Amino acid sequence: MDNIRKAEESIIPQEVTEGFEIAGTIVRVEKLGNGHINKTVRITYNDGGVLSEYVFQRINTKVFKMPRELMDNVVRVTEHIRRKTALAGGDAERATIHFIKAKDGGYLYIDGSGEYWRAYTFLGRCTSYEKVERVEDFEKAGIALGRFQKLLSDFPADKLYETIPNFHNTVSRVNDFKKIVAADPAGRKSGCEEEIRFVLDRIGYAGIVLDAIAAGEVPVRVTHNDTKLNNVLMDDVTGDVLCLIDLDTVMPGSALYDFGDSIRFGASSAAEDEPDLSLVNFVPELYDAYKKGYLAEVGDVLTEKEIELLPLSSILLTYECGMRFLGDYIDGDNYFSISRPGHNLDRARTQFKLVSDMEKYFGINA
Ligand code: ADP
Ligand code: GN1
Ligand code: MG
Repeated sequence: MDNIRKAEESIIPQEVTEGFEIAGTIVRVEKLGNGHINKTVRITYNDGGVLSEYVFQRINTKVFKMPRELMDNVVRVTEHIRRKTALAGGDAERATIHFIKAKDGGYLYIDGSGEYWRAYTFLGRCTSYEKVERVEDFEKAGIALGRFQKLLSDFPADKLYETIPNFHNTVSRVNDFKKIVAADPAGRKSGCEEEIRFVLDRIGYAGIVLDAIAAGEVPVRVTHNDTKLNNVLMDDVTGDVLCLIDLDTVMPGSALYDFGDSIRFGASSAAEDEPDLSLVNFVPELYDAYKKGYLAEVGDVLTEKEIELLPLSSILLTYECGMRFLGDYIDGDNYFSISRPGHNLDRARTQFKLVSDMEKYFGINA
């Protein structure tokens, strides 16, 4: 076995790379990304002197329990984006990721250990950022989401599978949270009473978007559901936004989930897991920039109620994510991958700091 094969085998089984319709020989294998859920690998192939790069991803089936339906969703949504971009004269190949067929004709390869893998084109000359470096870039991230939602505004949301039921159903998330707190399986509850109280004091937020949907004021649309900044690709050459990636949670949902989740992650002065809370602040300038870019693209599609709820959705999604981090901490860290003890608690605390800041800034209370 040569060195490349050895490096590859430690990251991704050989049968997986051989399971997809990709020509050429492998010349480089490396891990990619900072996601909390999937395992992502970039592989470079040399086909007759032409180098091309692909992403291989192992789907975490503890989280994504319907991998076939998930692939069906993402393949149809990316085809739609490509088709509409091409019709508008745009660069369809860089407007979204392009899934590669497995040798059995589907889009999944199941390895000997029962793990599910898929492969797609790596979009070169682009970067995903962990933190906003310039305000203008966050405005561009807003453009990316607005464009994504607009391109999919004529895609029938009810034709997508709900691959993780109730993903942004904050009411059901609160119920899950209460159950974890009551069970306290890792004996951690006593060390985070203040944070638990923070969640329980704000249960009033949980039904806001669900109620607006039930009242017919907010429509169900095709949504991404995980719009944090590191899922936005920026073109290194033009400096413009390329597209949204990490499409696994594309499902029927509310546009507000996507807006709020972007603000949660990007309109902060610090990383999602910054342990020093004095460094964590909501940055109104970033909120305004994102909203400007977003509305410039999709403002004409959204309802009045959706636009009115943008500030509340930012609080709601930050609250929900903080509650999920805290719930996972109390549960013993079974969902989000961690790289240090207390990592999920640190993450929860940053989210709650941002919620407090936003409540003050927008003058909103649960
Ligand atoms: P995760 O579930 O781990 O967040 P992602 O699909 O977001 O997985 O991929 C992780 C990282 O890999 C991204 O943040 C991005 O930096 C990079 N990446 C993933 N897919 C591509 C792609 N097609 N082109 C360029 N970079 C990519
Ligand atoms: C997870 O996979 P990743 O890291 O992009 C999570 C999101 C959270 C996010 C918090 C399927 O996203 O919902 O907002 O972590 N994805 C899933 O960083 O649960
Ligand atoms: Mg990601």
